Amino acid sequence: MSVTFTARATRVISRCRQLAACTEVPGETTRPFLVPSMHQVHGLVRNWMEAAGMTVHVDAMGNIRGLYPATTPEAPRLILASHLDTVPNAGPFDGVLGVVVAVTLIEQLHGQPLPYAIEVIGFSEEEGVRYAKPFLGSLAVVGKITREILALTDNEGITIEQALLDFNLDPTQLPDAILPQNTFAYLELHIEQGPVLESEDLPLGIVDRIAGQTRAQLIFTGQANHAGTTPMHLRHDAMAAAAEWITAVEDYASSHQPLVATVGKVETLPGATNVIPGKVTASLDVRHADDAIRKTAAASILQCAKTAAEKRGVQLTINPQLDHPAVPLNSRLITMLQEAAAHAGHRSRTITSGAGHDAMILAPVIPSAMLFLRSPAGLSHHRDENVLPQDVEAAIATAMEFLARLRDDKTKDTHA
Ligand code: HGY
Ligand code: MN
Ligand code: MN
Repeated sequence: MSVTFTARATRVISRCRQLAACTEVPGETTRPFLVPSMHQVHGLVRNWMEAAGMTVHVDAMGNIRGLYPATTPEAPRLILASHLDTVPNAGPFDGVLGVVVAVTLIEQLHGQPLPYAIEVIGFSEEEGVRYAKPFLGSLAVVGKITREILALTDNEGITIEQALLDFNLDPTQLPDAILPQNTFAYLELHIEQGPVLESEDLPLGIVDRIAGQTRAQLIFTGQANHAGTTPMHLRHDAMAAAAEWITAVEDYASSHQPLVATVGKVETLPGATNVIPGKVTASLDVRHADDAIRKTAAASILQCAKTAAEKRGVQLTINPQLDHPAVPLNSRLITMLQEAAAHAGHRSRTITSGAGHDAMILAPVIPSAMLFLRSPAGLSHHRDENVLPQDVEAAIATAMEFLARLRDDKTKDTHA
């Protein structure tokens, strides 16, 4: 393999690690929706995009967008995108890799225009950490941001609308963020975030379907009381109810695999050693590629919470946050990616994504595809998340071959 190839892969990894240092928490990568450190990310990404020959702007939802022009102004448009926000104490590649590789693909064109334009988008919000509402960036480009969404508040009571204003954005300009009618395809490169590709020693995965997600917030409200004087049979212990439920979540999912269910966040009040917890707020995340199975599972898991609460005289509030169906990706683009990988000399397999992605939001309106890169140790949403230079190189070579095949793809011309 020539030095040029490995140099470009090495630079991709270096840039991802550079962006990982843009954080709200020194020493770790924590970058939720429109926090100050996202300005630093935009500064770096803007420089790379402009140096690659793109015109750059930040839209009203805080997505940074670089447009690489085509041979003609009315030519159809391809979107290459992923997200730039992170979970708390994240790794350096989830989302960011897809944006950095997309810019690298444009660099490989060396200013030569294609018969279609390419827009690279770094979405402002995919994880749903700050507002418990994922995909805000991609929802904006498909015109699905509503007044209700803008009114959602974070833990400090700041609305999304106010967060946009605080980031020097203008919510009244949201309609301008919507993709043009002549957008004909969407490609997202992303780490697998799981163990499958590594277990088969494969560098690349071509996504056929993205699992559906159910997310909810559960609030167990019991009775705070003195830990030393309150007999066990007179308690309304919110923590004990939540604890029984959390193990029931694990038991249910373990006996219904490949279903997965997770309680990722638990907050307890008043949070003192010598006080019986009066209130516990817990999250729920349920995933499966089959929507009927996921919905049945979510209903059973929530029933377990009701039972655990009732037996202790604890009140239960369930706040649904997300019920997103599983999303199939575009079979024509899947085949094109498979052929591109083979032509570039790289092995791949089709794979269903357990992780959610912005492609879930784009796929119902634009033919969409995803290319996964192997996750060493199957690790993600963790500071030790990694990617291998040779897999980055395989992804670049495959994606460049995919771009070349799109040149001759006649369906794009129906969007011109
Ligand atoms: O949660 C997910 O599946 C993704 O990482 N946002
Ligand atoms: Mn993620
Ligand atoms: Mn991601």
